[in-house]
Amino acid sequence: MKLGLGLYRHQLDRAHFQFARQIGATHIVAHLVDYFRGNPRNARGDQPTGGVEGGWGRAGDPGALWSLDELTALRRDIEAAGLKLEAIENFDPAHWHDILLDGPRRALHIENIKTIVRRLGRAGIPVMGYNFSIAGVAGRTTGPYARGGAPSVGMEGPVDDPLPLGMVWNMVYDPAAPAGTLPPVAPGELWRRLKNFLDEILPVAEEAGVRLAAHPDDPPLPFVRGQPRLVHQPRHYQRLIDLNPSPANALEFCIGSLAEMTEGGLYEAVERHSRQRRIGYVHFRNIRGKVPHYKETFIDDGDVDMLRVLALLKQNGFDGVLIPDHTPQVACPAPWHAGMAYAMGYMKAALASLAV
Ligand SMILES: [Mn+2]
Repeated sequence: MKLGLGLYRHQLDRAHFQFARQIGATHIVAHLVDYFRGNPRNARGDQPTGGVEGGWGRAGDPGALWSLDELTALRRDIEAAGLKLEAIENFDPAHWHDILLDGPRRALHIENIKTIVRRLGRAGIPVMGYNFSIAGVAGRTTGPYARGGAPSVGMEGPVDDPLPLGMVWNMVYDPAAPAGTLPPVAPGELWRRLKNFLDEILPVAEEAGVRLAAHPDDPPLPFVRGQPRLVHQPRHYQRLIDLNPSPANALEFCIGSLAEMTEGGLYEAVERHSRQRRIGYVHFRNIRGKVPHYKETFIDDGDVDMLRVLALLKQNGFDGVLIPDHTPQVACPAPWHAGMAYAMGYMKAALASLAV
């Protein structure tokens, strides 16, 4: 297995690549969506939570897809620091909102995604992480939830405020949208949209040599903001795989989100999907509790036996990348860095103890 670090868009610079290398990473997972645009509530040194009104903030430019030059330059900059670019994480809502919403620009947005996937392939980036969700990562709160009062993220009850028009995946893609809220979609309809998306994109991904890796719903509730969620129990990952057998149909396997699910079955899911070779890469983080009342913890301090997860991955020959995903903020002048360094040191020692 390989250790990676996830970096937000504003962290994609030499200083952060050096930091990643120094704390033991060999791989980078890069976010190109800027979750920190236009919402002052999102501290840039922490994962974004946003608010009910504007979510994380404004989506990107609908007319500016990530260019081949931009992707290639990013890979080269990362390689110049002695690392490899393993994946891009998350599509920009500006580029694909009408796939999620089955809106009038759906055909254009399918072409957008095909273009992006082809460019990843040409740039030599093997994985594209995505999250097929209407409400997205919404409804979480920040508080002194982790050990020693470390600021962390969690949930203190369900969030049912309906989604305003012009917003999807917790970002605003149309600030000029009329007032009103998005009517609820039936769960079966959202599964149909996902299947159509996979059927259209996976052949292109296969040809490009790129795997699409699906994140489960975060937080994993059946409904958030009145809209259904797809992967909110571990068994739903199998349903997603069964939609399309392409080897490019893979998982962005989030241990934290899976552990937050109410039905249990985390270790069975790790065993099953690593055996199936469906895991693109792993979000290796720990939590305490279940939705809608859970908290993100330090990696050694939650409900999940992280060493057991690693042992299962090893047993099935998983050779991909693990990243810490999120960590609590550590009280010091560099709270994000200290949190990540702590998680990475733990992961590196855990892998060494298993001789992986
Ligand atoms: Mn995750």
